[in-house]
Amino acid sequence: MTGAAAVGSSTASAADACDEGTRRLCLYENTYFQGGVMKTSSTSITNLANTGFNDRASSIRNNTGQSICFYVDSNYRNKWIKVDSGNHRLAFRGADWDMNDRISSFRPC
Ligand SMILES: [Ca+2]
Repeated sequence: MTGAAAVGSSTASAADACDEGTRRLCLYENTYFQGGVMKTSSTSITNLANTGFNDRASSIRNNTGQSICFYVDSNYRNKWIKVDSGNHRLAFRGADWDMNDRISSFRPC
């Protein structure tokens, strides 16, 4: 154990769990896989408001085996960003920064 401060109660273990062989999608509250996490085996969710993770994601790991598109509005509307499987997008920043804290739905694409 490093004793490093954790923002969320499940920060380190959650990130590790998302790296396991089981196909999963992990959305993190903060950049670089920090903070609170939402783990799911679902590849589509029409409205993240139902999960408590609406407009919160700042980084993503996609271990689902397929490309996933994330949308800024519910029901797959408005601007989207594609994250290929295995492409552990570090952070929404630079050109992607306007996606930060805005994702409200996702599905395979
Ligand atoms: Ca966030």
